[in-house]
Amino acid sequence: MKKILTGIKPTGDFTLGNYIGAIKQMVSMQEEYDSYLFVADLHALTIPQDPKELHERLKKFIAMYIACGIDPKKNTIYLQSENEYIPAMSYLLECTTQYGEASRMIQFKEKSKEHSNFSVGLLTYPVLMAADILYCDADYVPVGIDQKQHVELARDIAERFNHRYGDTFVLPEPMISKSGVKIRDLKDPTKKMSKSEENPQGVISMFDTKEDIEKKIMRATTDSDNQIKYDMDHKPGISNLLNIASSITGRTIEELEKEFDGQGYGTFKKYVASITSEHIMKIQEKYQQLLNGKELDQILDEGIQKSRTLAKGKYDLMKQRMGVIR
Ligand code: AQP
Repeated sequence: MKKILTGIKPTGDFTLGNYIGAIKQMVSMQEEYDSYLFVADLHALTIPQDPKELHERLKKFIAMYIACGIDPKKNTIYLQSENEYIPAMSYLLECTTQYGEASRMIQFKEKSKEHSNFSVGLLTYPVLMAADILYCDADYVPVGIDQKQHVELARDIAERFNHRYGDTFVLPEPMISKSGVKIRDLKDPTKKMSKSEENPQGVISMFDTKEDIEKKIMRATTDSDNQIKYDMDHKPGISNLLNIASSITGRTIEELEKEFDGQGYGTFKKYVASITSEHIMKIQEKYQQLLNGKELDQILDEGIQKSRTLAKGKYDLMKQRMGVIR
């Protein structure tokens, strides 16, 4: 069975974008692949976080993964920071990565511009991501197009390591799903819906109340021609709502365009608001049960045990290959 791996950074509340773009995809693939899913808490630290808020998010994310349909029997689920071999591997990989490669990463260039005093961790982020991927010999990494470059770097680092020290790693490939859509910010649909966005009106959190979800969708920015037509370049607001409705209901964009033809934005927004809020409310019900139960700790204990065993094996092999062993 081929392996796939995904992690989500707990830099803010888990969003509808994370659900549609990452978790829903993992759910649809969990029968076919040996799946690894983690909370990327070490990655979150590359940008300053409030420790209390970050801590509180960790279990919430795990409970949300499962409430969204991730089956703990078919996935290895864990917190990245509980596997100490991953950052240890990352250091060894840093010594196989060129400074130029890391500093050329688009995310590093963009995020380092946003923060005047950015951390070294922001530069080494893709190397830690390479360790996340390479320790368990993941074959595929389902990512949005923005993360493709990082998976390619992981592959380059693995290839260089294998060439220099002998076969050690499986070469991973990014898996860009054709159906995986990018959910846009509701207030500014030219940009991605992001956890760390400052204006909460554009972002649907999976923890939002029914009323908030409906309000945000009803107030989403749209153009003024009142036609329900998919055209991401000229009508990003309405196209984004079509993407959301299509992902949630499984109906095609064409079907939705047809059904709402001539009905105007108000009616369509009401429909999207109602299906989205109902869908999220069902997920929240399951989420609450999980958060109040004892199951989560057991899932995390089992996940981290498997993850650490694999990572220790890979770390020891790397050290042996590199000559840093007694
Ligand atoms: N808006 C989105 N639409 C579709 N997919 C999305 N993903 C994130 N936002 C959307 C997918 O979720 C996975 C995990 O992403 P992440 O949280 O680790 O990093 P990110 O993509 O940088 O997410 P954010 O919310 O934008 O975080 P911040 O604000 O901290 O930078 C990935 O598969 C991603 O494609």
